[in-house]
Amino acid sequence: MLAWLVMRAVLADLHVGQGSGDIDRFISSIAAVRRRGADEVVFLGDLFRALVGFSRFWDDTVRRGLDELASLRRDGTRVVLVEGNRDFFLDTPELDPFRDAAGPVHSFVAGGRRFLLEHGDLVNRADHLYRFWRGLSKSAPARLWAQLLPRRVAQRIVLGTESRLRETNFTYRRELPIAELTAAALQHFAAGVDVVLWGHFHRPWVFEQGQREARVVPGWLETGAVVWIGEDGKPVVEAGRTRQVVDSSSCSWYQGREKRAEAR
Ligand SMILES: [Mn+2]
Repeated sequence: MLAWLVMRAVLADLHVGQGSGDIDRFISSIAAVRRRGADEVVFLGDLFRALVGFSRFWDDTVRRGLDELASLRRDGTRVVLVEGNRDFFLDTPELDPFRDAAGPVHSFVAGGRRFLLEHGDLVNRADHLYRFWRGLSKSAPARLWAQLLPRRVAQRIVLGTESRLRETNFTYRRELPIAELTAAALQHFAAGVDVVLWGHFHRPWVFEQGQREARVVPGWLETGAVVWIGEDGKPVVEAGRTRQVVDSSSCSWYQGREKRAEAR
């Protein structure tokens, strides 16, 4: 595979398993990505409602979703998992069949531009309660508990994570933290990064400085969006649901903003 011919697809914040039937939407979205011939698919965090690296936590939806990743890999597509706030212990051997790489950050060069991809849940540095919870839930003792606790107790803790996150980071995500995003972008630019991609905030945002750019990728959950990065190194955002005539959303646009905020 020649480096300058690599086609990448980036999907952020899918939360598969959160809504009914979203696994089928995910499978058709992946089929479309496959048809377009992606060489690498990057999930920019929060692929599932929650993903823990130990199979005792996986329900049918997670298993079906992971099977899609395995199938992509069998076709020769690289699968990269960037760790989101709903992702825990993505480096376990149990996940080996489903991803080529996992970690808090992914980087590559396309079109001569240096890309840096991270979930973005640490961008808002003022969110101390969330940062504390994150450190705790992803720590070595938590990893051990996840393996040792009775399955039902462990699952209850994972589900409890959601309500805990709502109490902490949730309130900070109603509006985009523009100042923090801009500061983080400038910091990455200063370190030599040309293109920064974040997920987490679900709402698209772009900041440009000369030839450099930082973007929040729209949440797949709301938009079905896929970002394509080809040989020219210019990210192109494609909404996956533009042809859908009837919006299946259960709330109006007016209510939608708050409802969507809660869904994160
Ligand atoms: Mn997130």
